[in-house]
Amino acid sequence: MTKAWEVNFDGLIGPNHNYGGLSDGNLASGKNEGLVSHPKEAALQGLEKMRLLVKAGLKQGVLPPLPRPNFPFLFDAGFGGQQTSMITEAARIAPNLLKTAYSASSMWAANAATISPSADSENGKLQVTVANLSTMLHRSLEPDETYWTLSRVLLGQGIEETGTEHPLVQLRHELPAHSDFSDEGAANHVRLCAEHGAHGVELFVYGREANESTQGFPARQTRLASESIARAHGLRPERTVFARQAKRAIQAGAFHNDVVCVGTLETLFFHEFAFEDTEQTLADIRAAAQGLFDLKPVMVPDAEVPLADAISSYLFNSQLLQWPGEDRLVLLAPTETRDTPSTAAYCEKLVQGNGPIGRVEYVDVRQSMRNGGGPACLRLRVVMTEEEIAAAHQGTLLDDAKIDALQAVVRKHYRDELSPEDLADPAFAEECMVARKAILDVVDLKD
Ligand code: SUG
Repeated sequence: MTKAWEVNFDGLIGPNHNYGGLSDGNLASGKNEGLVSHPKEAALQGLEKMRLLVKAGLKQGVLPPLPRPNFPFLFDAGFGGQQTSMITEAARIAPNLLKTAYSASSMWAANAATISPSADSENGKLQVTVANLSTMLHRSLEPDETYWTLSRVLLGQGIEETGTEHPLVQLRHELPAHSDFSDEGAANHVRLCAEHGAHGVELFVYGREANESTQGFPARQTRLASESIARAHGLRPERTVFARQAKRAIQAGAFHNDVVCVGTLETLFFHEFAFEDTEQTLADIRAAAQGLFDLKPVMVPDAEVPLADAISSYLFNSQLLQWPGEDRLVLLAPTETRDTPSTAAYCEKLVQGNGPIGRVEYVDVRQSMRNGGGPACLRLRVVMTEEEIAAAHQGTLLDDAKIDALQAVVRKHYRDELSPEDLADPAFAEECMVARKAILDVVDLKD
């Protein structure tokens, strides 16, 4: 077995972070529409979360924000001419399209792609499929640019230009952007294993069948999308599980499975109402894990943490981490979990017990949380071998000094406050582009 590490790549929150109310079925996004946002505070919060992991000795990377406003999108929507007039015209005629063009949603890197480590894939390469994010208009604008980012970050610069197949990583474009193939990436995918470098079991959670029409809030992941990715990644069918997300969870506001479930190594931490058929899901995982590891399920009963509290606090949208020097796992939870009585009580009980989770650490990512993005949404987990890490772009791997440099850029270029009207000001677009360029300089990337 080749040793491997979990590398967390966090999406750096952009200067355009705003509350657009763009995500139907995401309760926080709807509730906070139109609020004044605090981009500087948001990005500093995200970077402090990254620093916490770096300080603990974990491997941490960063994905720069995508270029926004998205002028090609505004052009496609019929706004031509100079960039300045594209913005003023869109603000006048179609403010919703301008908000869409300005979304900072790439910060939620858990939706960037689905990742299968090389230990699980048939050809022994790290498998990466960019998510099409086809359900929400603003998110459907991410895949091309995400592909660009991931190609630079994971393949190292230059490999695309040479047209050579990468010896270690297989990066794929998104699935067809049709509702039959709706895919939201790693937010609906969990990998369980004995050790990161060992063969694992990959759990894909879908919300609907391809041709199924559902009522109410949208189910953003189809079984067809999940199956297609598993096939493309060359996963062993006997080590792969497909489970349906509970309809009631989606209708209660769990628009991704990672709002009600998180797992790592042998541990699966989930709400009683996360899956349509919990017993079957656990039986399938156990069967798939046969000979590899014993599953450690930690199911949170609704009687202790009602589903509504789980969703508003984002208890499960935590990072579950193997913390250097600690025997049991650490749950890196949003502060909202500490502020919600049922989840605070549950966490206290959890660590006093003798289960696999030994400590809960709270992080403040409130700015992102108000758009429905907790600690787990902000990171893309990539299990990588030493060789894969060495071949990746080193500029986006973080240490304390690089985090300081990114924070200096944020302090210099980001606004303290951003109100919906500010998006109509063409000068703000210029500010965003300057900030992004400064970020790319720190991480040694070029457009
Ligand atoms: O896709 N919010 C994101 C939150 C994504 C959370 N990711 C995971 N659960 N992994 C979404 O709904 C809100 C944008 C706005 O309304 O301005 C938004 O896109």
